[in-house]
Amino acid sequence: MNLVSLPAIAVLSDNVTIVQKDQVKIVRIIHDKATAGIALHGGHLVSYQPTGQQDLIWMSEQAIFDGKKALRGGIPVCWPWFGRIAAPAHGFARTSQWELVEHRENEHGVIVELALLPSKDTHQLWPHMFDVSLLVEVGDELKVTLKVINIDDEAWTFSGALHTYLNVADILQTETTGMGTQYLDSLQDDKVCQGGDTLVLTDTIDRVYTQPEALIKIEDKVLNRTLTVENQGHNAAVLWNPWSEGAQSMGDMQDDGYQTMFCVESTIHAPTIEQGITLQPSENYELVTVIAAQ
Ligand code: TA6
Repeated sequence: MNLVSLPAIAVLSDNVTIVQKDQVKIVRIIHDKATAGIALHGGHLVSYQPTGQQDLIWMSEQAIFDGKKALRGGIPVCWPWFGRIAAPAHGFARTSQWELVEHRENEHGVIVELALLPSKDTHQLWPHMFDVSLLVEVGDELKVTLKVINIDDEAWTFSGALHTYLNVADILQTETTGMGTQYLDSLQDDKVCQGGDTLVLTDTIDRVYTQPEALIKIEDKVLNRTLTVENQGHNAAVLWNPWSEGAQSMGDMQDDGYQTMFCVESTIHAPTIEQGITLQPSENYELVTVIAAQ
């Protein structure tokens, strides 16, 4: 996403400004190492472009910045659940307003911290008290950490994902490795399936890989680069591409959008809302994704 052309509405430091796209404020980072943007709507990273590279992150040309709908593309924060095990789909974090807590910078890059606070609205959807923050570290690589603390006086359980949309030149000319071989196929009622070590996409996929390796690699043969995704705190890597029919069915994705995106998600997958990671009062948990290009 081109952030440079958006006018600044506030200057926070040499490297950090606030810009606005329609109804959404975006923390924009312009640093020698990389440019990046994180929308306060959703705590949603919309761009990460190391200097001299094309963006590593895909954003839909038809994403809706109305401050209500989840943005199509970027890194949606799915929390406190993943998928359609409750409503709204993928939880409320991606459609909530986050607050900018802190920003720091040095010659290696910029760190931005956002917070999601419990409110009457979140309580109606999920009756628990939480302290959730998102740490976005922008430099030679991108590190996103979702930190979750239980500040309630009772235990609660959550799932979720950092639902990264990677940017590729041509999905037909990518080769993915490191996702493991065992997966639940969301297109076949979560049937347990066994795949190969290497994945070349030719059709829609929506898979929960349950034994991913430490590093997932997406070789982009057109851009001549390999994107790497290293996750922590996850129990699965979800891989998704809606393909042509799926893209056409989404009002906020251009019809050919599927050709240049590939979701590789750091996921805490749970089959029901009662399952996932349980935190006792004052316990915390981190879900991380680190994305880079080689
Ligand atoms: O992570 C894959 C997935 O859960 C798919 O099933 C697909 O629907 C996608 O996320 C997008 O969901 P959304 O609610 O953003 O349309």
